[in-house]
Amino acid sequence: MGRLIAWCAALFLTLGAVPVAAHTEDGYDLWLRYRPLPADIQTRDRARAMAVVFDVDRHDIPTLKAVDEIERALEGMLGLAIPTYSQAVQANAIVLGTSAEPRIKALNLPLGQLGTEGYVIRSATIDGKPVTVVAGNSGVGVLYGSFALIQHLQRGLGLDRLDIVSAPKLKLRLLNHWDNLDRTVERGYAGQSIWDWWKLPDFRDPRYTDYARANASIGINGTVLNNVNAKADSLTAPYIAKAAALADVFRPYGIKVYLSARWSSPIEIGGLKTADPLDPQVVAWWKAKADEIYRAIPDFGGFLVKANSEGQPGPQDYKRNHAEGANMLAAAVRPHGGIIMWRAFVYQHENPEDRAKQAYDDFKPLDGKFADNVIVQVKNGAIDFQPREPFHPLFGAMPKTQLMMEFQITKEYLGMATHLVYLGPLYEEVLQADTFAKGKGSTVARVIEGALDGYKLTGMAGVANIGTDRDWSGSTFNQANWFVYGRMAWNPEASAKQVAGEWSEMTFGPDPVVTPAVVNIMTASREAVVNYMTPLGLAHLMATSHHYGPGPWVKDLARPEWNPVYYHKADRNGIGYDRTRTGSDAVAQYAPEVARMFADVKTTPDRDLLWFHHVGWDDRLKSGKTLWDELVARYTLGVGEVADMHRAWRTLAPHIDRERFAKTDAFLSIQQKEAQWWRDASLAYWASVSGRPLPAGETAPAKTLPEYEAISWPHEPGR
Ligand code: GCV
Repeated sequence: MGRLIAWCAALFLTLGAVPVAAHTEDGYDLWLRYRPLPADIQTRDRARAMAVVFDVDRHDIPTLKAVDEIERALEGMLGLAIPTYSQAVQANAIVLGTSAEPRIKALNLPLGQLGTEGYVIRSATIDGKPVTVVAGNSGVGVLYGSFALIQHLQRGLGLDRLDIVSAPKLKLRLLNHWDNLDRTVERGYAGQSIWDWWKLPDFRDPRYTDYARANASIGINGTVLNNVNAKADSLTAPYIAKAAALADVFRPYGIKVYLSARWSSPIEIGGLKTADPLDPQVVAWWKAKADEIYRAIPDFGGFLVKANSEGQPGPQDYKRNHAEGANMLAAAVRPHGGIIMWRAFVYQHENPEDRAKQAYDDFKPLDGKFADNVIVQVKNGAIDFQPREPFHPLFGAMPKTQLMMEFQITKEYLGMATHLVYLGPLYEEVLQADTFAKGKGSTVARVIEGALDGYKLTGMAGVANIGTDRDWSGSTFNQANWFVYGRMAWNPEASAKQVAGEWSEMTFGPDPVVTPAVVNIMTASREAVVNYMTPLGLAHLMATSHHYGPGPWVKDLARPEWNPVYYHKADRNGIGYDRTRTGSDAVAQYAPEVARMFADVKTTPDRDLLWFHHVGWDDRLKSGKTLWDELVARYTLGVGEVADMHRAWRTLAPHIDRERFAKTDAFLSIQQKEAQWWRDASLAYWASVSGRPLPAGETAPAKTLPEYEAISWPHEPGR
């Protein structure tokens, strides 16, 4: 008996420890945490979630996944083992179904305009009983709607009087993994690649399912598995079988698999002597390869191609253009319904032209030449995922060519894993930029939605920040970048601030103290990083190759555009790249309204100033300060903004579970130290070039310029 009491006491103590254990979270659950809601909310919501009802006889797999997810969520958040009924409608049940089901049809929901992926969530009455209906035109629509319903509950919004109608504005909502076959990840800062190619296809890591759940919960419907700097091996039979195993895991969640294709594969694995797109043997090889892939993966999405860029092979090696290359591949996948995503990220070091102009120069003349199952994938800016770039001039400039957006989610130029930088404002700024392609209001968002030019294919790609780290993305706040990417791919008009709030509520719980503080930190973070790294339109000042830390002094690398001095052009008189008529005239690549604004130093917003103009150190800016004084002030401001973010985070200590609190706290300490390093090293260099002293009141850099120049990171991640 004594032993029994001791055992019960031990059990009690263990269970008593549960709330504490529940507070030590490692981030694996992302925003799908489903932790118990506050007691009053639980009581309210339980009354509205008495059962989950669906038509099991339809064997619709995504709907079954939706049922699983709702059950998991309700059990976690409301503490109920919810009964599932296949058919009979219970009062206060959650009813899932497609428009093909009579009881859904009878409700006359506005499903007509929502396509295969949209959904309706509505408080309704079926057989005289009050219910919550989640309906779509397909099982995937039901799945998306179910995640939306769960998110509503997670955010404490309840199940009363619901009337939510949503459909994606873009067709392709893809992640691009820059994952290599040896599990390294190019520009990956969250561990190894989650694809365990060695053990595939036989071992399907359960993590693949959680990856699919997370993506489906934010509407992502495709994934490119391998690096755009591709190896031909990924198109060999063993790797096709491995990709097919992943496709099997993802299919129930509405996610298709795509592969990056290496242009020279016909030579490397096909034994041909050429990869010329007009060579009949090459054409036949790709056709046979496509047929082989579709036999293994009937719903294979298609290929992503990086060609004639940064040393990758491509059709220009055979004096063919990008359209000839893309269209040949497009013909190979067309019979199967596949597509080609052809990247416009091209520049050549032999080309003396401004790097920012080269993609436009290559692609603009090809407008109208691409097949209709090709979509050209354009990075958000003309250089390369900088903390801030003006929108890419190709948006709005190719009305007869389908264009999709490429954003980077991983933070290559933004402090890798440790700096807290919420990318929502960056995405929003680009998407809301007005191209003036068809008059005022021709935003980049509307271009990629096809609203201006009636594209058949539309899309967005995000370079993934996912790896084997327990928290998937290297930090809690990096998860928010995956999340907001999904939200903006679904709706390019979404508000970054609103999404930050949703993410916070789902990640830390609907806590009225936490949410506004977290949202403030997140929305301030992007401007902070711009200020301490590349203020006033500066760009590409990062250290060589890994792009971590400052390197504005670098000037002796083989290719001109590898050197930061190429981008800032600082000298004794001033700083900035003249892209007006007196310089490279890159402004002329924009519509006249935009070109006029950027061509005049007075109408160029400060944030883009040195991107477009070479400005004298003593010239006055809109603030009334000289450029030199303003530049110094911005760097100092950036450091202060990180300190503010850190202080704000520390006030949340009593509200956030220990592990996630401590990790973010430590990362913010790193960021504070490194923001200071960025400021001090940059100012030491700019002062040496400009010959100006720091304005009164500004603290001198802690080290000398040679000391900053000597800092190196030989074993950095992400290469
Ligand atoms: C995959 C930048 C990155 C490269 C990347 C390239 C691209 O240059 O530094 O790592 O290569 O962009 O987008 O193709």
